[in-house]
Amino acid sequence: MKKLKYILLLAVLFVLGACQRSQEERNGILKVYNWADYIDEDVLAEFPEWYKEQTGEDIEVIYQVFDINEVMLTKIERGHEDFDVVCPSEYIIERMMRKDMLLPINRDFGNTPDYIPNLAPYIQDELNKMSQGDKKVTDYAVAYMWGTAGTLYNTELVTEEEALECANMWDPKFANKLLMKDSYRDCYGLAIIYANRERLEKGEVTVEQLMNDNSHEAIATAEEYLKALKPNIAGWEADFGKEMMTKGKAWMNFTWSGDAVWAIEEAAEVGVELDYVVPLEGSNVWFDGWVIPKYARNVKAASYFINYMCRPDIALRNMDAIGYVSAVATPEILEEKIDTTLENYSDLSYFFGPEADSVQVDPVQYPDKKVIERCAVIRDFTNKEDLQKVLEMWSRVKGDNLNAGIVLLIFAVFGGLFVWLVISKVKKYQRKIRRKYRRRRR
Ligand code: SPD
Repeated sequence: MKKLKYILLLAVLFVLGACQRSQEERNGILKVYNWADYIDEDVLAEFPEWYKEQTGEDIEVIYQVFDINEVMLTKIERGHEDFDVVCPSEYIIERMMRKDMLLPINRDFGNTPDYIPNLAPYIQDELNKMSQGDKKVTDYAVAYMWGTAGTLYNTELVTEEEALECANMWDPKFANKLLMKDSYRDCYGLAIIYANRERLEKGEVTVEQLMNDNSHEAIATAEEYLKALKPNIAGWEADFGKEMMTKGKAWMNFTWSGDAVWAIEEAAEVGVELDYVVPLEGSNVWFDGWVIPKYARNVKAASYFINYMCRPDIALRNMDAIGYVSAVATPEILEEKIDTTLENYSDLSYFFGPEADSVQVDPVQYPDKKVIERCAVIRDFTNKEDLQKVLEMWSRVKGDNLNAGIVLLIFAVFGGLFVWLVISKVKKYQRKIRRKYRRRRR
């Protein structure tokens, strides 16, 4: 008996030792899960050196990318993958908060400055509207990039007036010339806004109410309008929109402002002029932010990484590399972004503060206050069944699901083949038996 106890104790000590060793090894690793093409590679590569300077500790970054919020969420929610820091959009941050899937950011940075207060109060306020009870979003999420959803268009083939009215996306003259972002919430919002444009104009309903309405009636309306749009759709793109627009294969692309900035620059290099506008009827203003999922195993390094991303010089390098706009709103960023060759002046006081009420800054990157006023933030659909109905509708619209007719056809073809095979086998067997009898009679 004593011997058994001794063996058990040794086994427990061995397991504990192994766990400690593996946690120690894990402390030297930071697993980051971010959108594709969403960071300056040098900024990422320099993080270990900065981390070592700040903490004296070594860190190795394991970096993975995704293209769709829901893909990322499934890996964490169902797969319990141990990413330390991930970058969902606002409505997914809201869902992760609601489902208690996040850990608070540890802002105990020792002698390292806390750069998180560099974020625009406008964005902090918008994020905090999604707080759950006494849990403030900004304790769990740090905004990274933000922008609008709108129409990127080829100025030779589409006029600004046409691009400005989302009604034109449904015009048959754009058959097979429209690319749509493969993002169900953006497309849902667009369809529902367009369907209710008259009520919107009369002030009977707001963009925010429409985009976040997942009643059965709203889902049916969105389905009807998205299906009606299909003859015009050349593709649902996650990242190939920029290329198709640059090559002139598509004329309009309902996309995110940062992708538009990138495409406009690329296209200009080959002599194609693209521009981007936010529909007059309204659209969404979105925010992606860093969060630490509850299965994370290196909260310290994750928090330092998030802090590093809020350094103004790092924010600028990321912006320059990817075309998107950082949530950091310090004077040096504004100074860097002012371009006196631009004709238009924008009111960016909502983002940079009162002195920025008339500044020459790229309006695709930083939307004017008036544009922001016709946009709203996407909120999470909280009811699981209703969310499922929206996703099923999205699948039907995109044609991801096989429809009943095709399933029946497949069954009919394989069923027919099977019956034919059985009949020919039976006939072959009958012939064999008959031959056998004939031989015996002889
Ligand atoms: N290639 C990176 C794209 C990331 C953009 N996120 C936008 C989310 C809008 N809901």
